[in-house]
Amino acid sequence: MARVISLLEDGAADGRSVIRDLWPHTGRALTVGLTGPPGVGKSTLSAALVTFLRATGETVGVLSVDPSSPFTKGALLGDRIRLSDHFLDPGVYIRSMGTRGHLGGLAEATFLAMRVLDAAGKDAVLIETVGVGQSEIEVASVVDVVVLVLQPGSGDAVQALKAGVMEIPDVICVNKRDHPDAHAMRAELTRALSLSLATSRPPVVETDARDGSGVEELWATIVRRRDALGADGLAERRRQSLARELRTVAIARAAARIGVMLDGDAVVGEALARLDARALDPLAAVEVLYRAAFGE
Ligand SMILES: Nc1nc2c(ncn2[C@@H]2O[C@H](COP(=O)(O)OP(=O)(O)OP(=O)(O)O)[C@@H](O)[C@H]2O)c(=O)[nH]1
Ligand SMILES: [Mg+2]
Repeated sequence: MARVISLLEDGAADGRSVIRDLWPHTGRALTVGLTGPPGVGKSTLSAALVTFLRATGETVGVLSVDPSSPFTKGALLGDRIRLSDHFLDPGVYIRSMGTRGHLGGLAEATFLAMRVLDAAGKDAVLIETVGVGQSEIEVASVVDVVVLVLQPGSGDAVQALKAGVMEIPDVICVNKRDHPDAHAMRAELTRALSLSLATSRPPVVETDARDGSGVEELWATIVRRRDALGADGLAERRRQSLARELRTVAIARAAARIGVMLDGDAVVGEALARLDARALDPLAAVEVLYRAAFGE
């Protein structure tokens, strides 16, 4: 798995043929995205979920996606703590995904790595993404169930929910419930959700990831959300996810291609110079760039 994922991160041709062969064998795993602001306890929660799932006999893959940290090969999770308890367990696979130079970018590598773990037979695949912006939600939302993790006092995400700039997650987890402000947080959340225009309100679960309390309930809630979709609902959701995924990857590739042309293409360079000299207008220059990148 590690070697295949590395090939995919590098955009190697071998990785491509592996994905072609794996693809028909995917779709079995329950995929879950854990997203939320830095430091709310996503990694600790992943570890706690792994502990819980292993106790029930399920196998798990965890992908920790952090665009801000450059990928250092061989360094497993720079992400400290208890995930390391599971490194020796063959029923668990953990990998940190960072930015590498490849064209399709981090999102592409993450989407593909998720499928590798799925095809390898992991019952559950967890994807941890840092942040609450649209791009993190994008990476996290190609999964079956999106969990937004918050902690008492992290008002930004609640504001984002209230303002409707954040897609409504399937489940909200208030972690660090041992914190004295946990109840205030819950009240604030309930208020924010009551203002949102979404038709369905996500269930809110409270956890203490450090001692594992609430984690069983969190998982039960995740599974219930998936089951509530029904077979047709899940299939439809996955179809929509695939379309979003194609869009994300194609845009990343297109942007990379345009960047390459801007940096080094002779014709584009000449167009830029003429643009600067007012001998070419901006729209004409865009057309030159577009043709250089994508042909007609
Ligand atoms: N009190 C308390 N502390 C917690 C809990 N869960 C996690 N922590 C602590 O919160 C800190 C951050 O936890 P992480 O799991 O690294 O958080 P994260 O969201 O993965 O952080 P990033 O990956 O950096 O965004 C650590 O010191 C944890 O020990 C909890 O339920 N209660
Ligand atoms: Mg983390």
